[in-house]
Amino acid sequence: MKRILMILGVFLVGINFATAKTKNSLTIEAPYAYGTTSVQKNAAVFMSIHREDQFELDQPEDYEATPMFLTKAETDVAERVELHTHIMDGDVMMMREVEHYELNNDETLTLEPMGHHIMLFDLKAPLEVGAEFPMTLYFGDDNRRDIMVKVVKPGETP
Ligand SMILES: [Cu+2]
Repeated sequence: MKRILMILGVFLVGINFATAKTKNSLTIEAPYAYGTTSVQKNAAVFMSIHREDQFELDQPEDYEATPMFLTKAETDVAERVELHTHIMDGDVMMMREVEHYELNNDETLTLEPMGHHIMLFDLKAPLEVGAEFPMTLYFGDDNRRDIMVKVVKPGETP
């Protein structure tokens, strides 16, 4: 009898674990960058990232989403990639590097001109309107996403 209870206990723990397990929860929409000329060495990448945690079974009532962070971006088209934001310094808007962007459940992180953006330094070649290039986003060490960034006319959105 004791043995049966033990087995049942293990089984229940297993179910609880499966219920709380989240699946893919990020939707990355319309990554884009403005086309550049040969004299422009830098560019910025914009997109929106929506987080909505999905569950393999039902969402547990006591589910508390832990913060997620976009910590790094990589691409071969530039020598250096940084996460940037804009801040006001008096009347002047300035760019500043940030360590990460926080992504909370049921929220959308927007990267846009004059706001958060992924900065590309020292482009290896101009970004041609109509082209696409690959980029990898890191949401922590073991959660990476490969995306394609569309190059659009400056001022336009894809
Ligand atoms: Cu910047």
